[in-house]
Amino acid sequence: MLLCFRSCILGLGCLSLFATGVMGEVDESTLPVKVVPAFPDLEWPEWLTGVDTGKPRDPRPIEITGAGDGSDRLFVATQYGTIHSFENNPHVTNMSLFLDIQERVMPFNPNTNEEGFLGLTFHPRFQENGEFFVYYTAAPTEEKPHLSRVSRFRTKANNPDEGDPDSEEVLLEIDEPYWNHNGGTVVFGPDGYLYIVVGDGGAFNDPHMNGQNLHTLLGKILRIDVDQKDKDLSYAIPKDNPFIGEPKFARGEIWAYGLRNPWRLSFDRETETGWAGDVGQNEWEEIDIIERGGNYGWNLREGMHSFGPGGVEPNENLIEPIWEYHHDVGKSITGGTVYRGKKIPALAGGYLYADYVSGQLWALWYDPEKKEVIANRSIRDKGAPVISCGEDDEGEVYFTGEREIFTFAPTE
Ligand SMILES: [Ca+2]
Ligand SMILES: [Ca+2]
Repeated sequence: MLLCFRSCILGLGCLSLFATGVMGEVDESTLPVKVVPAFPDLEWPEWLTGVDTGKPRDPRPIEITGAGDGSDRLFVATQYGTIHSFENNPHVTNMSLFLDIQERVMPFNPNTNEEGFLGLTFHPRFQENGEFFVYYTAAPTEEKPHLSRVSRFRTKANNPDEGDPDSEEVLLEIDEPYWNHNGGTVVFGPDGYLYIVVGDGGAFNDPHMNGQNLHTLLGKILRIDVDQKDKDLSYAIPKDNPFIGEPKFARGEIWAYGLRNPWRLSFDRETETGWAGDVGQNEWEEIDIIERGGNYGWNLREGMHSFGPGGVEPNENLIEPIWEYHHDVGKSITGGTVYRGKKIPALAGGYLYADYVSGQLWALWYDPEKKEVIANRSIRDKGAPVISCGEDDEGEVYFTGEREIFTFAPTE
């Protein structure tokens, strides 16, 4: 979500290039699909939006997801640190408060807009165990001005429709050197393990080289087992993680590295492939297929290009993105998910993604055998900022703006 206007203001890299595919013909025609409000009558509580104080603020819905519990509810989390649930019905009007941990979360600051509550996911057996997992940057202390935290919560024993704020169990805390690049996705993979996306720490250029340093969790995708505990840990490290048993040079939690600030990781519910949108710095936004132990190049490469004084050409140790687009097109990728819903056949199998700054939305089709992008088709060429993307239990896809939740409909 880092906004990268500065490089363009400085004239460092605004070439007249368009998104480039790897090879072959790429269909870039516009899709017969439009963006529509998903729940036009749904109201945010006034205590959250501040209407009652006369100073309206956007709720910044940072995550939307089903719980996989058969209840057909949607859960929406705000960057302020609240989670709300509502009936998955286009005519729904009210949401219920599920959890409020605002006092534990870094207060939202529009000038440093990457901190706060950033991620929510439900345990694959949520219906039985009531467990859900969150990622937030913590309210500052003198000792820890910037801290990322991943925690487990449970629903209340006497009310499974409400999360219990007193149930927090901290799984992982990561010291953050700077306010930006905090990652924030928590998502269960098809293997039942929790994947955690951690940004490179922040500032510019990855000044501490965290992306390439396997001693730190910064600039990584982690994979942990939340159902077991290793000695001295609140979780277990799966035995088939790529760097387990190599404590001298790597943290066992690491699944993939060389990442800058992936803003959203998701797993295709059909093929089980992991997809990430990694936010670029000066010129290039990228889409990555995440593989076990993969090095995604940052800060040696940005997109499909050498980066900085230590930059390198493509080589067998680095995994290139499957797609990139230039900052003439957009400035901060919002990675989405592969569409496996039923309502919009035109989107079937396409990876839906957006740009936070330009508001453009696309669906991209990739041939994993040929390792080629086949199509990158636009749904909307500009609009309001797109913050996040999520699926309901049926695989229908929603995106969030700073206030609204939207979905898709055929144009004819
Ligand atoms: Ca940071
Ligand atoms: Ca990369």
